[in-house]
Amino acid sequence: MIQPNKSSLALSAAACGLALASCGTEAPAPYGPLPTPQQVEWQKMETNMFCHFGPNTFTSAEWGSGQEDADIFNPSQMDCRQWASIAKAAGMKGIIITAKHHDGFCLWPNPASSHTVAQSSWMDGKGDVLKDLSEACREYGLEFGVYISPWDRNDPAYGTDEYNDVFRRTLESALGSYGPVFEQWFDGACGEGPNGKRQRYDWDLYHETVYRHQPDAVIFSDVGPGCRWIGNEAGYAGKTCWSRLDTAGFTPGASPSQDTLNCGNVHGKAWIPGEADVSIRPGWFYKDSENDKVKSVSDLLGIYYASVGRNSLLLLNVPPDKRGLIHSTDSLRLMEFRAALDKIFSVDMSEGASAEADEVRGGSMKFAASNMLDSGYDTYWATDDNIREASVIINLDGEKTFNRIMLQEYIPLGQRVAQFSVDIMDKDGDWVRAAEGTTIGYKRILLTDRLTTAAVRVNIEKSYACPLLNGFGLYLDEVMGETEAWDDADSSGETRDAWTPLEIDLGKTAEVIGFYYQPKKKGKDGCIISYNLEVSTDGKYWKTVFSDKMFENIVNNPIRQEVTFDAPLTLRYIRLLPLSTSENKTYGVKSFGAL
Ligand code: FUL
Repeated sequence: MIQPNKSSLALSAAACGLALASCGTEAPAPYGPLPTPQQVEWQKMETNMFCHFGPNTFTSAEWGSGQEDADIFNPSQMDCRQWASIAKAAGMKGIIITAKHHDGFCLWPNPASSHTVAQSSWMDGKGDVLKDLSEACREYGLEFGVYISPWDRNDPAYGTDEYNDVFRRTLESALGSYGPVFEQWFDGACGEGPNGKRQRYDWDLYHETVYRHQPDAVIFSDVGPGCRWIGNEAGYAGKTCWSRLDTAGFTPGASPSQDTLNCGNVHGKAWIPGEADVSIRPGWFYKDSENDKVKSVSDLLGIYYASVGRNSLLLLNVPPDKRGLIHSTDSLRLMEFRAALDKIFSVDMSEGASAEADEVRGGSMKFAASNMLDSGYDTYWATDDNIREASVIINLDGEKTFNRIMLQEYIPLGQRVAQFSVDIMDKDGDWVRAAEGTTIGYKRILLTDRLTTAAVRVNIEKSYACPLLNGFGLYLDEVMGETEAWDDADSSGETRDAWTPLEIDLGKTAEVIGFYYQPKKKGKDGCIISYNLEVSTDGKYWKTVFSDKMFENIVNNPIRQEVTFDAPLTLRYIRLLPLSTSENKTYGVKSFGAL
């Protein structure tokens, strides 16, 4: 694109006579790496539903071993239309299904595998979840996406070169048979297969295969290329969140630090926006025992602000149950969440306002600040190329009360703003600081105390190129309250030196069915990953119940893990001996006890 120079702009403005005459100026040049049109459309989806479903639904595991009998998968009232109708009513734009999780079981009759629905007795081996769900998505106007795990704890070829070809054929089968796929979700996990070997993933082959069948798909992984993991499984992006990332030297599973994923790289070379995945329940798969632990509306709103409100997509997991239906507690909660979002965002306190900027590109109406207030996505306020600091005053239609401030940058031309603030006018006509932020990106929602004012000023204080803002809104959230505490969640618990055992004395012998361990929710202490578990009745003679057992997915999702014994045991003491921890020197304990 040809960049107009300053003098030609001045000349053209002079030729027009009036500063706000309709003579246009050139659109600003793009800045930095840019999103593809598919990535822009993807970002506009804002919220999608994740469905973790498979053998784990029936065994209550988080990571199946791959040795489960295919017959275990037998939903009694399977109905993907129910999932789609709930996702639609909740305002989600698409559904991503775990077509194959780490246990290797395929929810469609994959000819490249012998561990699929076709080998199960569900519908006499004639069922196909991908077919049912893709059709249901089409019926309800939703996009359809697939999670296909390269880690496979069942396939005998896993750990050999041959497996890369098996996986290629798996991708071809899933991506070539069910219509358009908007997102391909690649988990970076690379554990051991059935023969104890790990696989060297051929990512180039996998990506090339995805694009051959689904050229418009956005590929998710720790490092993209389409979108990136946000660095936690709790659903929050960094308050600073760049859509740019440096990926040189990294691969999915061997990714930049979780902080980097959370915040992106300010001058990153690739456009790889964040996607925040989180489950509506503590675990990713359905468990009866978690029916009373479904997240509250306040939790979900906190997650929404910390994901969509911080330049990320929200991928909210709602796992279908053993019937093959979304449980009524979850669907009810989703409807309450939707109702809360509608209540908050259906009334924009900036409705009827006017906007005036101290800097407008070429003095042209085409780039006027009023573009921030209209509903058009592609119209935006812009300044001249050399202007990186500027303010917009928004005069409201009378005095208004709000506690959420929403801003949007026009990302098709890149992400630019690195620092901004918002002031409100007080009763004496003075500007008072109401909020500050760093990045804006596709969307930024700031949480403030309840503010009442007739005028708001947005100050762009640092921008890497002329700022381009296309959206603004003021809202009142009376559901969640005033805090922005979602990612500052609880870090309580104990820090212990790695390798020191955890022990409990019940005081007297009792019948125990298992134990639980929960690491600290936050903090740098890490957690126990694998362990031996011993029990005793007298504290002298110990019996080993588990040796070299692993807490599944505990690093990324540090929730309370309950482990049951094969049969109840009579005991007084339980000792957990860490074998490996996520940090070298310490591990955290929020709770440890008997079940
Ligand atoms: C993780 C997996 O290991 C979990 O089981 C879950 O699927 C989550 C969404 O991604 O990396």
